[in-house]
Amino acid sequence: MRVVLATGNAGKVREFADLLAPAGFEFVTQATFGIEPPEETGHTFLDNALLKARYAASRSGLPAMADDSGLEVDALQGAPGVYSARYAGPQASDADNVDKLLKALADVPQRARSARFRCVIALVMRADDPAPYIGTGVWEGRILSAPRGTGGFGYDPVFEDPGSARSAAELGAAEKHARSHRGMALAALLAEWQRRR
Ligand code: ITT
Repeated sequence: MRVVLATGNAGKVREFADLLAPAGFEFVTQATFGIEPPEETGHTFLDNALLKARYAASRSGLPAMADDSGLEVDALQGAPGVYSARYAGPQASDADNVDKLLKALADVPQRARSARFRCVIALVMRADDPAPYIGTGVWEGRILSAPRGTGGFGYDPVFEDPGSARSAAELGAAEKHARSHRGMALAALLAEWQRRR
């Protein structure tokens, strides 16, 4: 099936290319249609994933899939959460966000640096689809005191995977997919897809 991937994040596009190929989904990015990411006005990952998917479907006339994700840090009462992409400001780069996070946690000891990535993926067949396919995923870990590794994107260099004691940026792509919030969310969505077909 051909779907529009409703994201402007190049890191997500790379991961979806790996994750969707074996499932038989062919995707085109929303940029191909000249679609700009809409303003994310939702208060939950689910609200924003649906908002992005519906917007791309309305502009393209095709089924659309969107991912809303973020990092929840316990010592920061769940921040940056749904605001992860804009944590250091509206135009923040990944490096700006990581820098702000490390500064916010400067006095927090190792044992209190627990955190998790959350991801919600929504697939709509059309803009007003009343029964979207939804998958959710969580990846538990810990925030490191300094960045490590060069892979991945976003907060990966400071997110430690407890199973391997490596940062998410030190994992290979396939290793990350096997553990990640995005890998889990997409597997759940595809399972629902299979059930309902
Ligand atoms: P789109 O909305 O266009 O998809 P975005 O970057 O704004 O792109 P989100 O609103 O979902 O995406 O924000 C998610 C942020 O959370 C993202 O910018 C990353 O900083 C972070 N994030 C999500 N998944 C991540 C991952 O697998 N590794 C590292 N950081 C991640």
